[in-house]
Amino acid sequence: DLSVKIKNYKFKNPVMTGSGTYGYGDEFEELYDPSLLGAVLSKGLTMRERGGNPPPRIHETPAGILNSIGLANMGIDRFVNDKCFNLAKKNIDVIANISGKSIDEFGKMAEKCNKTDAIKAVEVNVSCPNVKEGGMAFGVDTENIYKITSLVKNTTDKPVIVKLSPNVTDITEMAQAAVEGKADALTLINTLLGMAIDIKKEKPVMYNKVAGLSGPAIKPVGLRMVYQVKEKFPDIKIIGSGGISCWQDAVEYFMAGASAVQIGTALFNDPMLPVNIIEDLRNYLMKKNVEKIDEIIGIAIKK
Ligand code: ORO
Repeated sequence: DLSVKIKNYKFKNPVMTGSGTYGYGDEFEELYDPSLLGAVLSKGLTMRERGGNPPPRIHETPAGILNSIGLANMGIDRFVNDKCFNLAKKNIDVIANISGKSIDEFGKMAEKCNKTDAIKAVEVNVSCPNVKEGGMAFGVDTENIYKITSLVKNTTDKPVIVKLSPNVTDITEMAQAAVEGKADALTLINTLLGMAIDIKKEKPVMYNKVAGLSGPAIKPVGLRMVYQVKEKFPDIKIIGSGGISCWQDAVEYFMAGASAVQIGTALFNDPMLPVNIIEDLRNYLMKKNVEKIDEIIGIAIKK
């Protein structure tokens, strides 16, 4: 059994696509049936439509991808009133990733998500590294994390997942603020701050200079943070994210304490990866004679 429960909602399986790496979920449907996925995360939604940052805003390095998209998205209204139904019709469980410019906006966006059953959960993005207002500034401040989490929790009955930033000294302090705000789950981690220099132009490659690093390079950081948070808060559900590119990576995250995983950057190389990982996980559990994935969650802690 691969199903995973977050608050009162049972997801089919623990393999999801990370926000911003899968469009709005319908771009890959020629390749496979997207309803096989545990859930699809929307691109980070804002109150109004956004064009995002000027280019260059994606840059590949040997260690992973730098992005400085700046929350380019269709705006929450279009998603809630229209786009999410296309996905729900295909039996895809949608999680809306919301990104407010102010604390208040998070509440307003959560309220909009309440308008439809097509959205199964809300992922609160307090960790976008590429915007001037809000974004990661919220996610490095315990008081803001607490206020935003409580506000969203008081606004919706849907499961509330808080996506945290790795760009902090002690991730467990940030996690504690979300736990105290009554978050139902945490996503760990968003991208790690990085940079690339163009040596011919003698300046940073990205328009924004600093950008978010994703891919295999950040997997050890993600694992470490999942482990630290699960060790300190055994009852909180964690969705592991960061550098997963094969089923073994996913198993590492489960053993560190994650109950589900999100695949992001690796999708660009292999759009089939999430469905293959689901199959591989089934085989792995069968071979180990493990009936429920729950049995391996966090087993690496205190061994
Ligand atoms: N980029 C990230 O790496 N994380 C986010 O949450 C958002 C963005 C972006 O839109 O730039």
